[in-house]
Amino acid sequence: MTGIGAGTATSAQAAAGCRVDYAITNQWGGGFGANVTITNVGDPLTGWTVGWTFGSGQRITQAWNGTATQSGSTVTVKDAGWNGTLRTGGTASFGFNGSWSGSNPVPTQFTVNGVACTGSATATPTPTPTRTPTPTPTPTQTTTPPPPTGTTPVAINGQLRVCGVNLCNQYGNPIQLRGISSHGLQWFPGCYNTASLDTLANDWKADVFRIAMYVNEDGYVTNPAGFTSRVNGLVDEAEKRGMYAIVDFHTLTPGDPNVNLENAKTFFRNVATRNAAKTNVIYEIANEPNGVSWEQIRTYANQIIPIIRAADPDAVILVGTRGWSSLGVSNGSTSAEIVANPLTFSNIMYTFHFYAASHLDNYRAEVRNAAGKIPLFVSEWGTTSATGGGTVDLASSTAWLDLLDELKISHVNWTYSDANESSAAFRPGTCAGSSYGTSQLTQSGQFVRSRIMTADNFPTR
Ligand code: IDC
Repeated sequence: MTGIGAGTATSAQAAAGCRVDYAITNQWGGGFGANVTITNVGDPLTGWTVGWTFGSGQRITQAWNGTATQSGSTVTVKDAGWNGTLRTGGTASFGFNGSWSGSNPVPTQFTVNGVACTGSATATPTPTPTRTPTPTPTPTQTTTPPPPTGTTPVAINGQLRVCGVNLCNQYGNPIQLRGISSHGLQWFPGCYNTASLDTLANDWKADVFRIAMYVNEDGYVTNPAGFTSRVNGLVDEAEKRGMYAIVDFHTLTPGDPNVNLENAKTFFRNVATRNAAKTNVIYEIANEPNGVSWEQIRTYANQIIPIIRAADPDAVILVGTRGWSSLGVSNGSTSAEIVANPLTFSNIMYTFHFYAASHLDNYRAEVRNAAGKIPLFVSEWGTTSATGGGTVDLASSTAWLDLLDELKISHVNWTYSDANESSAAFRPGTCAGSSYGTSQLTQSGQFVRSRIMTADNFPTR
């Protein structure tokens, strides 16, 4: 019988759900082969289209048992007709050959008929459901890069990427970066010069230098072109010395990053375009969101990350979390709000900040809990209270760094400056002189240097 009411009735309550297994079957210089299997864990389907995003250097050249279309890095593969019907629990497979260049992560996020594949069914399909993060180590579809040509952190590790919950180097091995942040560029312009940065790279043996560009507080908004150029100059200085550079859009007050959305778009479009070819840049899109929900931070991130990706597709991006980047803890929440509603981009990490004299065992417990679920990066921490002053708490600082070392979480101290506050590494007046030696260090500086300068573990095979 035909006519209205006959045929396939699509219930609004139909369960949608899928799992996609993507396996590289073969790989050679410039080419690779893959097999993809879809498992339907929702209601029966009468046709399927799988979607995912490739790395910038990957293209499908030939597909079988499905029809492939690629637009930019967006790939869709439609069923071949005969394999389009999938009962609940049923599977369908297709294969393809592709070309590749550069370093490309294996895709881990897929959609089937527009629904994100989480491996479980949802009762009411929505166009963009959230995904449960599956922090399994990501195999990499690259040939092994050649051995390092130098001994600096960047020469050894090359272009970084997020693999599961870890930060990985160009060889696909989890690593930890240890380093320190500038103070506000607007207040301490004299602290970042040839002598101080040489000391940081050669004596402290820092892996990473964070460039704290305040946005308000007399920062970026007072001179966008000037601050952009200052940040770019410091990215170059870090690169020359083989250090990673974190470009920190240091929002603080107001705490809602959406207030600075247009400034952030302009700033990141400029820095990501200018620095796209470099391997040493990490972008931090909002220092410390406060007085906003995770959902509002997500809204901001969903607009800024694509701008960075369009210009610099392979860079790692750091995203601030609720309650001054406390994973929500300072607002009475936890990382569960992120785990339940993560960003859907790959190659991102969530930031956690702590001040050792203020943030104690309950914060450490939450970091340990979150570390197995989402990629974390400690882009700012202090030995002192959260004011940046007060007592230097070395016992708590030691407990924190021991934990981060154990979990291989990267950490960046506040601050490489001579600010008149106990969190600063140098005594007041240091930056007016030309020596950044150990006699200029504060109590905090001595401790932080001693924890940064020890040998790194950067596996190359
Ligand atoms: C502090 C500086 C201080 C400055 C103040 C401006 O140490 O000299 O007067 O900012 O508001 C953060 C922020 C960071 C703070 C730091 C210490 O990211 O900007 O720097 N802190 O209060 N989060 C927690 C602590």
